[in-house]
Parts: sequence; C-alpha cells; structure tokens
Amino acid sequence: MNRNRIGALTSTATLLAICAAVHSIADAQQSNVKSDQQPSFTQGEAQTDITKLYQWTGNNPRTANVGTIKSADGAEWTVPAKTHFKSATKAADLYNEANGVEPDGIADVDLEAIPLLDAGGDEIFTVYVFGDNYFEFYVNGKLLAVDAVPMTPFNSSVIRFKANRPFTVGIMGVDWEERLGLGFEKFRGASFHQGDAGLVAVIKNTTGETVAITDANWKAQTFYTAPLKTKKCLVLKGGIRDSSRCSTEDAADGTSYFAAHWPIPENWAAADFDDSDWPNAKTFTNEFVGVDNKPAYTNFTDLFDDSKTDAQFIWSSSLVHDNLVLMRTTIGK
Ligand SMILES: [Ca+2]
Ligand SMILES: [Ca+2]
Ligand SMILES: [Ca+2]
Ligand SMILES: [Ca+2]
Repeated sequence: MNRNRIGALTSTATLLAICAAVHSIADAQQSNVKSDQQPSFTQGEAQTDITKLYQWTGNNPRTANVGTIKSADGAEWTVPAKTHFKSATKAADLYNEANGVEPDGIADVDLEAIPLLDAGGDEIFTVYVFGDNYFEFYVNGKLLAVDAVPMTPFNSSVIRFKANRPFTVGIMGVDWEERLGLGFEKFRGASFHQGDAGLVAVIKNTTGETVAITDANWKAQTFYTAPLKTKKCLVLKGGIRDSSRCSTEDAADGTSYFAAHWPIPENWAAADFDDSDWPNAKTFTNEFVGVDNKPAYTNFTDLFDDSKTDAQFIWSSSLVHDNLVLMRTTIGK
C-alpha cells in the first residue's frame, strides 16, 4: 500500500470520526430534551376532517381550511391549529376589506362604538392587532376575541376590554396554510410555497397612553413547525425549538416533508402559567415581514410605528416554519 493510499484512508477515517462526533452532538441535543418537549412528527398532507372555515374571493383570494393528521405515535393533530373561530366573539375591525371597513387612519375609527369586553376589572384598555394571519386574544386566561379573518385579506383588529393591573395577555398566532399539515401555501404559481408570519400589537389606556407593545420582552413558543425537509434540521434544547436551520426554499413537490407538533398546555394563557422555559420573542423588521403593501397596517403606522413606543413584529425563532405560536406578557402596575 503506497503512502498516498494510506493518507487517503487516514483522512477518510478522520472524516468518519468527525461525522460520528457531529452526529452524536446532534443526538445529544435531542436527548437532552425533556420528554414533554419532544415533538410528535407527521409526514405529508392532512387528509381527514377537512373543514372550510372561511373563503375570500377578492384580491389575494384564499380558502382557510382546517384538517387533522395523525403522527406515528397515534396522536391526532388539528392543522394549522385548533381555533375558536366559529364559536368566539370576533374582534372588531380596525381595517377589513372583507367587511368594507377601510378607514384611512385611526382618526376615522369610532372607538366608542367598539364593544367593551370584560376581563374582570375596572380600567379600560384598547388593543390594536395586526397578525399574519390569525390570532386569538386572551387576558388572564380568558379568551376575549378572535381575528375575523383566518388567512386573507390581510386585516387588522381592535379590542376594548376592562381589566385590573397587573394582567397577563396571551396571544395565539397562526400562520395559515393551504397545504394542511405541511405549512406550505400556493403562491404565484408555486404549489409548495413557504409562507411567513408575524404579529404586532399595541395596548393603550383611555388617555391614549401606550401601556404595552409587542417586543423582545414577550415570551413566544412554537407548537407546530413545518415544513421540515428533514426532521434533523430542527434543533431542540431545553425549551428551545429552533427551526432556523431548516430549508426555506419552495419545493416542486413538498408532499414528503415533515411537521413537528407539541401539545398546547391547557392553562397556557393564565396569569400563573410558568413560561420560564419559553424563549423570548424574536423581533422582525417591517421590511422583513413585508407589510408595506398592506393598508391594514400602513394606514395605522402612527399606532404601530410610534417613534417613542415603536411596537415590534414578534414571533418565535422562525417566521417561516413556526405556524402556531403562543405569546405572553404581563402588564404591570
Ligand atoms: Ca387575519
Ligand atoms: Ca402568512
Ligand atoms: Ca413598529
Ligand atoms: Ca409558515
């Protein structure tokens, strides 16, 4: 055996050893995860219980369906999310093309006409929300109202409520999808396009003072992450569910992609829920989210982009892959 051949064998062996080491680090990251943090994986598109929630036939027409899919462990998952869309109070429209509510700005909105919801307390607050695509809004564990439009048109909402400080706000955000269970949508001729998300909110008191904005102080955790080209691109460590290494490319055929699901804790929106192992929310710029062509946002930049209290778009680690994200904050005295 000549020296070059030995050299080649040595470097192959070294390479294999490095691969094995990298692999064991990846496995270790997964095995460090507590059993209640381990996701259930599904593969392919949801085929059962397909139900139409909402259809929009105007500009950017989409149908918002839900469906169910089973994972190998026998668990059944509603995708993109189990919502209260059909049963809960709809948030009033700040801007909603579907209902013909299209004010040029906040000066044209009659706040007194917005129903006052009761979260238990005496002080009156107003929250303005723009979410891509859908949200449900809780105070101290009580569901107050849900987004009037699950997918398109892009709308914004206003909710008035009574509460006492301190109070805890919980928001469930959903990035809607058309390829149920895969996290893909159909976009400009692409059958498997990776859609993105993002949510911004501002809470004011009756004097117009801002008492809370979405920012990196919020907690945000994903409970449904897709599409995953491979299961291994998802990095799990403690409460971290990081999909930022997963491919964001559209696919010619995405039907073999995977999705990760975690059960939603029953009391996740309650004031005393322990969110200490949830990551802080990640913030994203308006440019990254791409809101410059959405009047539901741009007509209200004096609310959402106030120079002194500039609300940030928040989400969990991946604006693309994380499709069901729970967000929490507590507003103090
Ligand atoms: Ca919406
Ligand atoms: Ca979206
Ligand atoms: Ca802003
Ligand atoms: Ca998505």
